[in-house]
Amino acid sequence: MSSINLPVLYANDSCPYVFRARIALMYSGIEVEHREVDLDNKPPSMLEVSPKGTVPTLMLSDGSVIDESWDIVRWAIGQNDPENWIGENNAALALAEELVEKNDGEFGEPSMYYKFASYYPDRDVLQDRSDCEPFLDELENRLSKQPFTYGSEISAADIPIFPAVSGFSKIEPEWFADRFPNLNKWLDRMSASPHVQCVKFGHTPWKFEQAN
Ligand SMILES: N[C@@H](CCC(=O)N[C@@H](CS)C(=O)NCC(=O)O)C(=O)O
Repeated sequence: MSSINLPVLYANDSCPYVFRARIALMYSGIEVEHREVDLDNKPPSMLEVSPKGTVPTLMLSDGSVIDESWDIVRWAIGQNDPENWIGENNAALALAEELVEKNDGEFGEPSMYYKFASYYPDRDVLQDRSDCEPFLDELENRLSKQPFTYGSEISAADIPIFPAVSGFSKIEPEWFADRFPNLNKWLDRMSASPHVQCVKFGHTPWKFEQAN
């Protein structure tokens, strides 16, 4: 199949930021050419368009480049938003902005140390886990009142936080389910949703030498 006019997505199956972007691209019906990147051997064509060298990087057919996952989500939803994920007067989008900032900021760093604790034997893993809890408590509180972060339906506010929170929950699943019962139920609802189910993994690395 020729993919000559499709946007190109430089991606990696294990990256939560890529997962975030791919949920939105699928939702908006935007087909892409998926190029699975080995992060230890990045393709020169990706570094040329985005020297910071992170995935996801989306190169559009007109040559423009979006190299931040949340920007890809916003762009995709801006193209096509069939279930009104942005919400009334963009309210779900505004909540999403707030949650992304916390997810990628105050939660992002300690959750990375917690997840990869074996690489950081000198760190206090319980302290790292505990530094993640204020963000998760905020979500737990929201989800004790409604099934999704913005309200009764899935929205733009659920998508960007799902991959990292899901990854976190799998480190100590029993502790997590006990500590954050409503958030845990939300993870089950999200995982079962067609918007998440349709994102497939298991890509083989893109062979850029041949393809270039
Ligand atoms: N703020 C970026 C973060 C993306 C990011 O950090 N991706 C990681 C993989 S999960 C990456 O590409 N790291 C570069 C590397 O490992 O060299 C976004 O939201 O797109």
